[in-house]
Amino acid sequence: MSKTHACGKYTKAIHAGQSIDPLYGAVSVPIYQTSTFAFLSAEDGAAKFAGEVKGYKYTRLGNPTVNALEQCVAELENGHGGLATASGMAAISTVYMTFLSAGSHIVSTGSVYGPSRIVIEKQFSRFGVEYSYIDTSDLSNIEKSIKSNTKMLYIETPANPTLAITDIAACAAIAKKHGIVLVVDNTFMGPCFQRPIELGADVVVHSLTKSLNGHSDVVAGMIVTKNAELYKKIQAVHYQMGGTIDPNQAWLVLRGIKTLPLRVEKSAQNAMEIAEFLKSHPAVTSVAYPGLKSHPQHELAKKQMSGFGSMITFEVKGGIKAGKAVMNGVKLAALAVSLGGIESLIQHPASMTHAGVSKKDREDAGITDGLIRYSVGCEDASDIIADLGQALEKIK
Ligand code: LCS
Repeated sequence: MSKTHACGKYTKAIHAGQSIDPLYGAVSVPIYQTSTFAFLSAEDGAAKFAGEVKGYKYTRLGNPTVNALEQCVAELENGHGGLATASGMAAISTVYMTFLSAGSHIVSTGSVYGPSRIVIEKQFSRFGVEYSYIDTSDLSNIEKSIKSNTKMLYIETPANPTLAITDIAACAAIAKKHGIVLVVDNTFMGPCFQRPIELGADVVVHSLTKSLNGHSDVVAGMIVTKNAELYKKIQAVHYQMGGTIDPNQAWLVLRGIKTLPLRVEKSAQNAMEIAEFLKSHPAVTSVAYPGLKSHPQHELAKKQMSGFGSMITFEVKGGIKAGKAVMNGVKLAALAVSLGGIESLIQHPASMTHAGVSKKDREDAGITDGLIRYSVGCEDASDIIADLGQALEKIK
């Protein structure tokens, strides 16, 4: 058991998976920028490949810097182990590849990040995988969609971009009853505010590109499993498929995570203020933020999350035309996709992150053409509000 196993999130974010370098005493984890590792002898190499002796062989099959990151995120999630990947989509595709075969069926949140759905609809379907994209925030929809060939329940909560919330513990009970695996995309909340494995999930996936790295300068992903059996199963597929992260990128994410709890607390505090500002603004017709009492699943959010996150979606009077004027009008927030960075970002899901999902499927999933998504950063809330305020003035 690691020395930080029983520690709190601030300690884990700084120390989990990381120890003083035994060679030179470096306090920061060294970047082992190597593709391969020399063996002590032919026998040593053979023993390492046979699994008889522990040790690194080749970076696609494990690297000390990458392993430090994997342990850190696995501990933050209170899971068994982690597998770091080159992107969030590499993590998700690897998990799909592990559990889905020709003739299997997946039940998933309709309003997931576009490519998480598109890769099933366009690629996995070519190999005979069937799918049902539904509103998982209504549990009765899940029960109705599960079939004899269903192998996976995949949920994203809060969902991107609708911020609809799905009851993780209830999904775990349904998955257990049907003997299927429950996978939760925890990108929007991150482990400081939501730990799906503690609520019964089998596997957690992350786009580390977002709040965990937090500085909009790396693309990376992570898979965390609840036990050793699932870890081994996914690890084999991951090492064969090869969506491995580069050690240098892994180190950057590890550094970003050190301030994760501080950043997500500040951005969530900002987001609450901004959501309230938007709600009271005459040019805004609707605001979705899990921390608002008006959010349809506010009570569930309070139950399964310990914070409400940094993502807000809203619509303005005048639909998409006015929405575009707001996106073009903001000066502080960058008009860019991605989220969870230290800086605020604004974007339009229907024409950007979810453009690959058909208009009908978008509408069924609640992703209207007028929806604007705001990723709240760690700037002063008053500055963000002033910036949004001047942009909204233009459409009044
Ligand atoms: N899961 C969620 C919930 C995401 O939001 C994203 C990316 C991914 C997975 C995929 O991660 P990646 O491969 O990009 O590291 N979401 C994006 C978004 O909303 N805007 O740009 C990317």
